[in-house]
Amino acid sequence: MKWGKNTQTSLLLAFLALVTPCPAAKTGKAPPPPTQPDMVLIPGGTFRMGSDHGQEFEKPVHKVTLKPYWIGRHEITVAEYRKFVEATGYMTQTEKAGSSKVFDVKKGDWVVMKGVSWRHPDGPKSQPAVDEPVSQVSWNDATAYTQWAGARLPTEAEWEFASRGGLDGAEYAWGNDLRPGGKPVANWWQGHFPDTNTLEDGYLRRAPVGKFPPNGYGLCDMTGNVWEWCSDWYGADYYAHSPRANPTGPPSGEGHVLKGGSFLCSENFCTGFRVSSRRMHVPDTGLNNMGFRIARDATDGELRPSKARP
Ligand SMILES: [Ca+2]
Repeated sequence: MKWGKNTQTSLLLAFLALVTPCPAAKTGKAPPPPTQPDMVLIPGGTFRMGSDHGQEFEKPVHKVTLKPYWIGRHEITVAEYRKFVEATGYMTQTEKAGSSKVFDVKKGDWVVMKGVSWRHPDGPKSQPAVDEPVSQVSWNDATAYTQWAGARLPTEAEWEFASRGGLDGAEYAWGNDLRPGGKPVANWWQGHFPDTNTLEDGYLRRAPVGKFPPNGYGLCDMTGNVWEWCSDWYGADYYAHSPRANPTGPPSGEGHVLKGGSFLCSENFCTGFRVSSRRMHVPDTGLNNMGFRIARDATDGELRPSKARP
């Protein structure tokens, strides 16, 4: 575990996060367009992306500079995705396929199930809560939503900058202690994956968005709950030659980047709750631990002080 010069800042932010309900943060908020969920203005700037003590594909740590942008305060929920489907008649790729993979928490393994979709993410008879993140949506299904909403997926760099919440080089979105105050502050797997889940965080699968403290930018569930699609193609060695300004990923790839980890990430297995963690998945299928949040460019008018800080 890394304890650097930011320890005091980390502890302060962690304390503030612990005492602040996630949905209450208002900093940088502007009225969203009718179809866009609540978004937060991220100021942009330069940060150190990646980690030198994680997986090989998290290396090297490299400086990235981003222009300001907006990002969703929380993951897109089942209710929000339903609005899109009802307005457009869109049918997801999983629905068309008729089946999808589900992580069976009793078997401790992935299984293919018929009748699974965003409407029934954990089995043909399962019913998701309307305020939990939508899952079983492919990258293409997520992108279709963003286009309807007048938005886009965040780039991998935008996602990581936002997740760091203003902290420099921290291991997690809230600092360097996985359990600040002795308890989990995000929806991940406590216990030995995949056979034992101690449920310290209170959730076996997805949690309604906003149940855990926000990060320094007021963003909810950047860690855990569901992995989140980014716009970039995945490149295992991309960090070695990534452009410094506003990187958008390799020109092609086998799958797209996912960030943030999920309710299945444990200390003994995937550790996807680390802010520099990254994985990939092919763009045409979903899983019951993958979702997304939206982003969009910030306009010049939104960056004027009177509008950016009402
Ligand atoms: Ca998440």
